[in-house]
Amino acid sequence: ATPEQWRSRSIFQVLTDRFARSDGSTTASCNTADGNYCGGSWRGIINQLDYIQNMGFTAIWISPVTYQIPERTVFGYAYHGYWQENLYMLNDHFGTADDLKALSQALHDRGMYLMVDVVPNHNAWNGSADAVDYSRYYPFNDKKYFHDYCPISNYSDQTMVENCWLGDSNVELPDLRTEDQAVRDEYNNWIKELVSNYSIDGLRLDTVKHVGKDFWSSFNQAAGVFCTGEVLAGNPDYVCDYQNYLDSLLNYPAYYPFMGFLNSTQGNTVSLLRAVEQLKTECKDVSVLGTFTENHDLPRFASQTQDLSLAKNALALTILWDGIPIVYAGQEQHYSGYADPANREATWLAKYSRRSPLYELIASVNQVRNQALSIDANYATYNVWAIYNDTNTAALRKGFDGKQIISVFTNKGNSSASWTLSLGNTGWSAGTTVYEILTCNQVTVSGDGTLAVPMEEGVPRIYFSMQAASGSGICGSM
Ligand code: ABC
Ligand code: CA
Repeated sequence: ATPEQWRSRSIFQVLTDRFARSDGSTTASCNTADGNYCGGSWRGIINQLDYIQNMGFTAIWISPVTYQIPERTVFGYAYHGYWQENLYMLNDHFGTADDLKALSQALHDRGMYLMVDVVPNHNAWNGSADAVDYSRYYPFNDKKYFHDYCPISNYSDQTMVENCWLGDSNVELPDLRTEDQAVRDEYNNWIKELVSNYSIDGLRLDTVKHVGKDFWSSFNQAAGVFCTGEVLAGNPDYVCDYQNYLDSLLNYPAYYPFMGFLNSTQGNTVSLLRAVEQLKTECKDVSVLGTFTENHDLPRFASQTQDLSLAKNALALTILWDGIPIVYAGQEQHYSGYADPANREATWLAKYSRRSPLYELIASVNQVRNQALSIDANYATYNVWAIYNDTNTAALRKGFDGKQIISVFTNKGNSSASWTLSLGNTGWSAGTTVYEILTCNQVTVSGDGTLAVPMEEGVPRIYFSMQAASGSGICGSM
């Protein structure tokens, strides 16, 4: 699928090993500190697609599928899929080729897309750099395909970031000579074949800043499907430049301002509002960036604050921001693991509950976004702007007249006092009736054109006109 097709999607990220088991168990133990394979599989995902689709998601992102180093390392096994050994074999812990094809088919039967994580920067080795047995790798079965060993000791030295090795002396990540044509050809042939064998709709590219930019242009082209890349950095101009070489990026430059605003009641809206403006000017196309507030590398939101209202704001902001929302499995259950590996809890241990407050919130917010997109595809390219802000609260508009979503976010927290925000600039004229879609309360825009927004308990408010909601099922509208 193309970037234009992907930008109206909403993505649920799963670590394949941690989302669902083939046997459907919701009790199988999974102690994240052990670094073991916990038994998640492609068949398991197929059996839980209702859980994902009922939250309004229209795509999933799964872990890398390739064959991994089989040894147990000091960090455990390669259950996450980033320790590649053989490009042309699958990770049999996750299932067979037929299982992966069945997952792809099951998604397509539901009109959903499959995004696969891919790792074209390195392989892995359980041990030190001088002991690597290159003959174990395929197709890169010789030292000549790899950079000479050097550790990445300075992340502001771009040459070092590209040509030295990630990992450490426990688990080294031997770094491919991605500047060589022979290496590029292998990767390009491989990705073409992978995409076609499994009817993959899009790719998440790992470690993009560790490979030269022109590699990505040819890789993206060879893939022939939408690619979103991980450039782990906060600086918008550093990150956005990569969009001149590949379709899309994970929106790390928005992630840090989101946290600065919402991960405590002490934050403020300043960096958020700056990010809104900066990203629009620095990035080629914000409508296809991947928006997230959690992933498998970051501390879970709930490890930073237990305040459920803040978590609601963070999720609603993720889904209503410009670009493609991405929610990491477990976020809907308010999981609270801190950094890697604690942030990789098994989703099944929450019994796939559809009653959790964040599960319900995600379903409602995806629903209104999906409806906004279905009545006007240009919703995706209408950039958010702030129609109101003070230190702790910001109101955003996205969408053209009559079809806009107006959302109000605040970091005042669960125990804050009630107040009323009188909101102008909504784009709705006096007398328009709108839903607040999380409560299903109806409000009519007053004679002077303002909308009275009752703020309480620090929860976000999301407005959509009754007319735009018609036929969607939002708040029961037929
Ligand atoms: C293993 C163990 C861990 C142990 C670690 C040393 O080794 O499991 O317990 O602590 C995979 C596995 C990991 C594994 C690693 C290494 O491999 O998932 O469990 O850790 O063996 C991607 C993936 C990630 C994956 C890899 C490797 C890459 O999403 O899951 O890890 O295939 C760097 C890379 C980035 C990478 C990330 C984990 O590390 O660039 O691609 N993610 C700075 C640097 C970043 C750096 C980041 C974290 O620190 O600039 O390049 O990311 O180390 C902002 C700044 C940023 C700054 C951040 C922290 O702050 O603007 O520049 O990022 O404000
Ligand atoms: Ca590299």
